[in-house]
Amino acid sequence: MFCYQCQETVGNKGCTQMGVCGKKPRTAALQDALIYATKGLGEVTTRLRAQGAAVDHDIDRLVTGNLFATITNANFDDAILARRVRETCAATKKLRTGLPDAAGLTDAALWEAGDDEAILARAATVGVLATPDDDVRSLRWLITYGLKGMAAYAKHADVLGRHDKGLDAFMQKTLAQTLDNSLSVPELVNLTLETGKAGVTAMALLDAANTGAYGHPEITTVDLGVGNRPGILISGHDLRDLEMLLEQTEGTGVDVYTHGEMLPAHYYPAFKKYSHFKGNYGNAWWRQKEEFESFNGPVLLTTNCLVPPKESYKDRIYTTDIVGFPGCKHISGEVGERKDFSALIAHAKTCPPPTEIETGSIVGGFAHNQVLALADKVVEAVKSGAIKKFVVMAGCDGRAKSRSYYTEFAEALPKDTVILTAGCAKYRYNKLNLGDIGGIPRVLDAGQCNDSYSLAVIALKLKEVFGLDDVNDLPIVYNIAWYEQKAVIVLLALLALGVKNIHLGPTLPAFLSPNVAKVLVEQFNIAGITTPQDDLKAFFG
Ligand code: FSO
Ligand code: SF4
Repeated sequence: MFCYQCQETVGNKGCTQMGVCGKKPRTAALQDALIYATKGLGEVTTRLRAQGAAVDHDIDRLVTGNLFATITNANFDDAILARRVRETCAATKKLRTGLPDAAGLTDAALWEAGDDEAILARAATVGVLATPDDDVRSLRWLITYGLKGMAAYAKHADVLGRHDKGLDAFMQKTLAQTLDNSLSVPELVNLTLETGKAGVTAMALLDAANTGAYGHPEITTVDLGVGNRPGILISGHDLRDLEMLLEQTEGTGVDVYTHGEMLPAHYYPAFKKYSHFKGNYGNAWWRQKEEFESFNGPVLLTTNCLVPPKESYKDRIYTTDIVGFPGCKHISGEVGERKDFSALIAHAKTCPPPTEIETGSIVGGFAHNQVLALADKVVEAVKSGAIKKFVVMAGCDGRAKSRSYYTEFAEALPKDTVILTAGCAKYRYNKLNLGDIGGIPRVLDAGQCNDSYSLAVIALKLKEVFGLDDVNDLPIVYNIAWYEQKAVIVLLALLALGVKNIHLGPTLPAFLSPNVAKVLVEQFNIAGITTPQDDLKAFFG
């Protein structure tokens, strides 16, 4: 196997024996094959569109589902991955009949999968290392990883009835282009930036979907303690799944708690009517081994990040949608269908209530609408000098010890700075009690990683209010943490919006070749991180 798609890859080079995430070589190979087959499908759909044919929404869903299923910590189930490969090749074959001829199609578009062994044999020749040139390989996979993140966001919008045909066409065309040997390095750089632009579209689409369905996030206090009734813990990012779970648990005597990236669900007005929607339990994804254990009740994983479960609580893990793990129960349901969570509810009733691991509360809900409602206060604080700088610390959390940097950095920030955050990175500092500036909390949580879009909207609005020509003239610095591929699309989207001087850590991606990293440094002044003290000096003088 060779996988280097996430921040925790071995030695910041690549996982070759077994993933740090727990992914086994066979699973990695099936994911390689799935991406390859999906690129082939993209090639055929792109040709069909070019000749004026319409492509079914089901095909778009197959593509986004495939990409999402290969994101870090999403699907570890070989049977599901192999089935998806076969379905994808079958769909490609069927669509090929709509083309006048197959001339010039790549092997990916002509591949017919076969049994598991045939899929694995093909996988061995189509992974990351199949591209010999360092820079071409780097750009092809940077783009592919960005598309995986974009697919996740498109999928979340789709379940709420928002779908952008142009975005799906872009994803499929771009996937196909990562197989195109005629593209030069500058053309691939350009395609990377185009991917970032489409990323902005995807994030705006999801923002409209979420706020359209559930209202605009608003300032909310979220309880960190537990009640005395049994509970269901919901993790991942899918708000529609949460909605269905809340509806079905109402009046059953079972409470619902959020974990990890589901925390910001509490900020949406639509979910506040459920008195059994208790609070948030625990921290970021990587602490689930202890926290799922002590939760005592069933856990629903709606998306990544799933850590291979311990036997002691594996029977309490339920997956849905693109998440999968062999031996864990899976709740089925296509887009638009009502999922049946009765098994979880019955299971919860047999479990003791969660064990309390902390008490108190945190405050969040500072997505763009809420922050703009406070704009006068914020602008006044900036003008008076009460707020000197905003520090965007969005992104992901992870296991690496070096991530204590973010806690230390947040603690050591000058008291006249405000942190703007989104994503699970926040767990490194959202319980530090950093205080407020004239009533404005010093940690403003906009939501999930996809809500990083909110931070961009806020920045663009502030630029307008202050009458600036360039978003980089604002008193905002960017110190972003990344882990998996959704963070890649967030980064590319920020670059597309013209944001420069982003610091990215705890390490730069292994999939950036020295030359590609150089392009990002020269064009966007991207940098890594050093120590909290040195970086504070660099940021604040
Ligand atoms: Fe975190 Fe995992 Fe949201 Fe990621 S839970 S790490 S970027 O999946 O998606 O921030
Ligand atoms: Fe390694 Fe990350 Fe790939 Fe898992 S997803 S195999 S940890 S690079």
